Amino acid sequence: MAKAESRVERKQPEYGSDVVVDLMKAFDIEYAAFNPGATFRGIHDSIVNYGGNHKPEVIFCHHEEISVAVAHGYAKVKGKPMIAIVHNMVGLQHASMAIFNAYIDRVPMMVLGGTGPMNTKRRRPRIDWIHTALVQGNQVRDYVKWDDQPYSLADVPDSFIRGYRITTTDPMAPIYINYDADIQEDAISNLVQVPDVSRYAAPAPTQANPEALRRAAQLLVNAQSPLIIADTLGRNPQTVPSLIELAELLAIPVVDKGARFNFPTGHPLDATDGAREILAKADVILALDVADLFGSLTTVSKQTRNCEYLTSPSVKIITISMNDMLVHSWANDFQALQPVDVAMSAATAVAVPELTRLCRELLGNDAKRKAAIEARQKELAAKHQSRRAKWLADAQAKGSQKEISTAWLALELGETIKRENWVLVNGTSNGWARRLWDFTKPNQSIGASGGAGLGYGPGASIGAALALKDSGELPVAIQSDGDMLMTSSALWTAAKHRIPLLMVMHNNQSYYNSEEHGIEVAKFRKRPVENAGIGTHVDDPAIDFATMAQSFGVNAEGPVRRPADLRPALERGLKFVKEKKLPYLVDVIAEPR
Ligand SMILES: Cc1ncc(C[n+]2csc(CCOP(=O)(O)OP(=O)(O)O)c2C)c(N)n1
Ligand SMILES: [Mg+2]
Repeated sequence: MAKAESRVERKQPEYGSDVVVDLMKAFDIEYAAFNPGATFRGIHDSIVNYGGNHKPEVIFCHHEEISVAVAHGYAKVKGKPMIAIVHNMVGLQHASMAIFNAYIDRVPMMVLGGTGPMNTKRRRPRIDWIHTALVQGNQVRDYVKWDDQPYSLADVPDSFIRGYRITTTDPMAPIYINYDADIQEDAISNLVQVPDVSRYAAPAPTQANPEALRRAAQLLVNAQSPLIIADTLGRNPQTVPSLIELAELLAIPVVDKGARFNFPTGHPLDATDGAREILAKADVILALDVADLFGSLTTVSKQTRNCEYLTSPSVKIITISMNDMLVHSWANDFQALQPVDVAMSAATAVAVPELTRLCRELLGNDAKRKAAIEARQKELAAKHQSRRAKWLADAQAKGSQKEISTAWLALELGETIKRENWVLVNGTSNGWARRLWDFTKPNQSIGASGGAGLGYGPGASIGAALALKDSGELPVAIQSDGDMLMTSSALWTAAKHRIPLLMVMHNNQSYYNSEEHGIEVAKFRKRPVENAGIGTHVDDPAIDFATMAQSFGVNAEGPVRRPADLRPALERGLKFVKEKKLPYLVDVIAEPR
């Protein structure tokens, strides 16, 4: 916490690392998450003693994977980067999986580090040698958008400004800069100016090719059964109303793939979880910021990995995204190659409104078309309503069974928070949150890890909650047990920084995703499925997450096992978070899926 008495008047920078802090301030960076390390002791000192531990304020983490996950969650809520600082090679190695997650999830992030001294004559024996690399950035180069190691202090402003600009330019992804120990620690001999950074802003969003947009509009207006699939579109909050407008204009059902919040769950055109039938009859599909298009159109066998299209071979496909602008060769995150009829590289933030305008123009006053659109709207709305009514009834029925189901967990949590201004910062309770809750506004859910690297949840929830602090919004996380075990010390960070967060464990006492694979493999091979628990079940001894959280200074309760006990526990948690503005964990033992 920034304490007034610890603030110092800002003076002229005296050391190289003071200039780095000046740059952080110039970009209004709010937080720097880190675990300490001698390679960036200069920057550490400058943050607390030169910068006054304010913009940025230190967020103290016990693992670099957590520091980066905090920055990941923060970026998704705020839409702008914070800083994670990682100790030379070893900190960077710890951080690397989390950087990979952030890279796949296309979030802006400044990862900084220290190295060297590159000047061998100034190195301490042993440690400075084993912790210096040529070139340190190589370690993460395949999954950052850019990395740099400025040669001298004079290069530091340009490097930082370039890094900020690159990470905030669509497609956004983390950048990595590391600073030589000498550059950080040497006294400044020549004054280094930090320029007016407003003139280095990311370029204005890219508009789509006009001809391609027109072709897309024609296809959509003439379609009998159009469909929209959206994935990271909602990273720009203002694009969500544009998507709603387009969907409503032509009565197009929308499937929200959920990497960000894209479409309100209560909207009659929301077709998420009801897509199979719609995919099968779709004649035109508009994919907006969808990274894995092939995966969105197909179904895959859990046993054989065989994929089959759910769509008709004659379906026409339109894509708008910036995905083609960031393709590296190492990770195959470019996904399976998918034929497309109209492909556009553009920012959906500007392309969707323009596409809507063109569709409106083409539609004109065509009464026949308008009647068909109205009929489609009615049919989709009825189906949407009946799907949601069925989900609610299914979830309610789970209240009478012995164990807590994922549907019941989502139902009771949704009921507990429904009068709050909540944001779901992690987890889905096996998709039930979206089926049962009223997600109405952009950023009300922020999706998952991106790279599917476990250990994301605790740090990312904290980062998101940090971004929501003092906003009046209530961060709620549904946290799986295996993911928590990887980075559980993040709980201390939540307690230390007094971060309000309601964390509800979906504790299935298993790395169930892996157990499920074990079951499928055994079934396919006709071997005993009972053994799928070996190496996956987290029992004997079971982990007491409430006690664990308490040991880190987080108030907690549980394990809750019976459906009837769940709501009172959640209510207590909510009351605590609201009143004390602190984190609270409720450990819930629930069915695996
Ligand atoms: C770093 C890392 N290690 C291993 C895996 C493989 N893996 C994917 S899901 C999963 C199980 C996750 O367990 P949990 O978080 O409890 O969620 P559950 O599947 O039980 O709901 C594992 C081990 C991974 N994705 N990332
Ligand atoms: Mg689990």
